[in-house]
Amino acid sequence: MDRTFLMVKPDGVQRGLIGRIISRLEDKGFKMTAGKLVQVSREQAERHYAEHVGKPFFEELVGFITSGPVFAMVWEGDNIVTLSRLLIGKTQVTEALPGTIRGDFAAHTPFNLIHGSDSPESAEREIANFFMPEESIRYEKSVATWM
Ligand code: RTP
Ligand code: MG
Repeated sequence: MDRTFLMVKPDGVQRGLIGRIISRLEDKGFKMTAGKLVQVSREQAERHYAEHVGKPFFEELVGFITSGPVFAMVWEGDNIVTLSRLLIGKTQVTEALPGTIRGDFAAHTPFNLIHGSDSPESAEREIANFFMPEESIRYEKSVATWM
């Protein structure tokens, strides 16, 4: 089973959108295997966004991600890295289509509500930055046959 790291960013937590964002992922048939509120440290943010070090928006991005709690999660599902990023929508709010999480709820970049890993390798690195292995729960969901 594929897995990914998804994180409701501080704007989503402050706006009370954790539940609705989780619902979209549940509606798709994905399975949450870990989840918690985290106050991200600067060091943890720099590890999470290591590929963006030196870019013009990096300082603003780190400041944003550390500005308040995030809701960090691990989710499982077939092709979940690709499919969850389709549900999330494009990075720039001017390109995020209606029907996606960002398209429906976000109006200003970089405040685009949710992070999703961009590859299975990124997912494993990001999960390890937020969770101990024993924090992920293995269980069956009865709808798995149909979804
Ligand atoms: P994320 O990593 O947060 O899931 O977002 P993403 O893959 O869609 O986009 P990425 O290129 O990885 O950028 C990470 C986050 O940086 C902020 N950003 N700001 N001002 C800008 O032009 C700009 N570009 C990116 C966004 O919060 C973006 O989600
Ligand atoms: Mg990214």
